[in-house]
Amino acid sequence: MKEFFPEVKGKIAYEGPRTKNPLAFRYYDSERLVAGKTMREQLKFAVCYWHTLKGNGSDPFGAPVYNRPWGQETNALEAADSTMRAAFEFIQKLGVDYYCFHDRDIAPDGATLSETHSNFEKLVNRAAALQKDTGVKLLWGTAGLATHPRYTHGAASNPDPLVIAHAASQVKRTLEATVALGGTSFVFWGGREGYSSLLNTRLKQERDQLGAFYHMAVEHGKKAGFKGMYFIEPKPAEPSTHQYDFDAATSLQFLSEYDLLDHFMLNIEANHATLAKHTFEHELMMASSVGKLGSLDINRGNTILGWDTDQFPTDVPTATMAMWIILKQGGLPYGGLNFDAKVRRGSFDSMDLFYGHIGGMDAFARGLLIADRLISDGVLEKFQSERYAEFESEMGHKILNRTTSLDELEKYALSRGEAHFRSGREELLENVLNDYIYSPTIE
Ligand code: XUL
Ligand code: CO
Repeated sequence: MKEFFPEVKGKIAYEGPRTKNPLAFRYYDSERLVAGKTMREQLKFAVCYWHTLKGNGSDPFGAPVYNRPWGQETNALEAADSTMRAAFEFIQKLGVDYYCFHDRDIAPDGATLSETHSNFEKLVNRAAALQKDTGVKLLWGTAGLATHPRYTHGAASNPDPLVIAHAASQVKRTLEATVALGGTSFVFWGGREGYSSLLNTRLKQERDQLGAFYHMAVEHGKKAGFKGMYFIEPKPAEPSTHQYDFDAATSLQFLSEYDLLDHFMLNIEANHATLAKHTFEHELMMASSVGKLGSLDINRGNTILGWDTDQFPTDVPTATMAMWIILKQGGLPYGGLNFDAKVRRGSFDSMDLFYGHIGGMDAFARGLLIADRLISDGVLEKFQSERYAEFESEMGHKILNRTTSLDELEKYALSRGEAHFRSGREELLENVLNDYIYSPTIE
């Protein structure tokens, strides 16, 4: 059997923070217990099929550059098969438990819709067999509804019901495949569900179409035996100018408006957050605060470039904040940390894929260790309790229970006089956070 990564002999091992081995983990120690679970259970890393296996390094100005020993066969099904073998070899050598895919990542389009279905079925069966052999699991599946030219004007929000029917067929088959492969969630990222000009767009109707489409997916999921969770993955723009799932708050409003809150949570991506002019932690906390943080696409944007660069996540402070939010909500039962990240165009060797993932896994493993220490010491929680202490008063309770009024509050202000003016101590707290992030005793 052909080996696609012969430079990596066995599984990438944990060697600790002092190692100089570039093919070893400094912090990710899969079986180590942190906050009551092993690191592999807390972090639930997933390799993404589209960037890691299918990415070719092309950009709007240049041809593919990645040097890949898989997927080169002229027969499309054979190319899909070698790509899948490379995927499972990579995932196993990296020591990650999960992967995520779009239907069109794993199997090529055929000449007709039925041929496309048959291609997909073959590769789903292949994935099932490889999962069995290796123990690697599917985290989530999703239907690729952005690439094909028919989706230029949207998939579910298209002005033509026939296009919606094609999208429905993809979602139906991918949902069934997700059930067959044991995936615990199903993602909708609506890259083309948006518009570029109001001059030709019925915005309300398109949002209604999208809401109706999600309901059909939920109904089909019940028939197909899907017991997992649906996720919307918000993104403000790109490829559409205006996307209907702009950010966490917009998506939550959409779910509530279309009566979908019982079935959906959010999959929050770092670079999508920054494109929406939010921080990753803002989006994570927004979702988590209403019990709707389901999963994360971990990557990183570029502060100079204004598009979705999907770089590997190496920023420990950001990873710390993410893990702090995840630990505080008790984990991600349906989701995990999916590497929606790609190596740079200049990093065209297959080995660069290992360096990218190892760095990202270590950043989040270190983030997990720091977040665990922060939570067990309760520093931020203690500060917040003091900051909101007045809410323990009768008036605080009345405000939250909605049992007071502007009249009563005015009387309260008149009787109590001026409020205390207290510092928010932002700089102090940033220094405290740095003490933890750079603590030599956390390793
Ligand atoms: C695009 C993006 C997608 C979704 C899955 O920006 O993030 O790859 O994660 O469709
Ligand atoms: Co994503």
